[in-house]
Amino acid sequence: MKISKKPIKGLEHTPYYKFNLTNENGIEVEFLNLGCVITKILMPDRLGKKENIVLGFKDYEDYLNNSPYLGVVVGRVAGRIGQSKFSLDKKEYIVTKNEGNNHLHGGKSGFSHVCWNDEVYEKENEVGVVFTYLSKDGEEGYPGNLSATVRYALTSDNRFTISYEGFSDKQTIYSPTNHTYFNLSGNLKRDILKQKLKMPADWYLPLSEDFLPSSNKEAVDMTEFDFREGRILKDGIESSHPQISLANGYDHFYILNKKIPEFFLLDVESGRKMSVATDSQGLVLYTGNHLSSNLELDGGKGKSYLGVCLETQSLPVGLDLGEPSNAYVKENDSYYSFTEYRFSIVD
Ligand code: FUC
Repeated sequence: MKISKKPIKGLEHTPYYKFNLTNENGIEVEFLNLGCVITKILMPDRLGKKENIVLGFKDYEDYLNNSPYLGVVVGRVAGRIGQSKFSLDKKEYIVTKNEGNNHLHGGKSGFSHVCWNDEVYEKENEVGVVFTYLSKDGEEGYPGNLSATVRYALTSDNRFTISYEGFSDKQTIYSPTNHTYFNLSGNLKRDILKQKLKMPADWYLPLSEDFLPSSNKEAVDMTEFDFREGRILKDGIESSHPQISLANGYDHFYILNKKIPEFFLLDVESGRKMSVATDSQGLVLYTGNHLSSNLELDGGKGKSYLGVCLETQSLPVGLDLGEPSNAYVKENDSYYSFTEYRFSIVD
């Protein structure tokens, strides 16, 4: 196992660094201390060809202004907060409006466009980096000094784990995620339409016109939202389901079932499989519906459906969904969640 920390080409005069974690099976994960952005994940295909399975910019400078949130850690709260308002014990808080009247992905800078402190570590079968960031009381409108920790770890048995922690000195809300766009074809050879997702979720939340999740959860049964038995993404994306037409693809919150038997993304042609394990209450499935051709990516230009995000997170705040969101953090209390990806090859 190997780990390296180096200055970034084109960003040498900044506090930003590039980290590479490598194991003996040809898995390599590259990321920055700018927004903890994951810039590359290299993995071999069935024939041993090592290629990149995530979307990243060709030039590292483009991460400074990364509007599609490629690879970043999103926080404090992932997704949208309607009218940029939420309440805690009847007290209302206003957070930054950065998408019309709504708050998206933690605000203007959030976690995704700031510099994190780093500490690299090496163990026998694991290498990783612990990133920390102090989000001050009132930052982007959120209450409480929040000490956030994000740990990226690669193991010798091909697991890449992201764990999120947070400790707040006031009651607050916290629900970070990682916004990596996966494309298992390798080096963006194909779009994600034929990639298969198997995901244990009985319910999803329909969207309003301005993409806010609603509390009227809908059963996935008999719809293109049902991934419980596995389904290629094209099925839904090319369907005439009104919710899919509204978002131009999937951009929906799924409530994950309590028991998670099998959860994976698979590209049959290359044989690449990525299994997911998480303790998150749900995730937003986003199929890169609005990726623009102005994006100069490593491997080609951007286009719709070139990557798929599995944005694991807590239930949205302020909605009555029958169980409380884990995003609510009490005063002097902490938050923890993890998401793990395991890379393998199928015949
Ligand atoms: C996802 C979506 C949004 C947005 C953003 C870049 O998380 O939920 O609609 O386009 O990514």
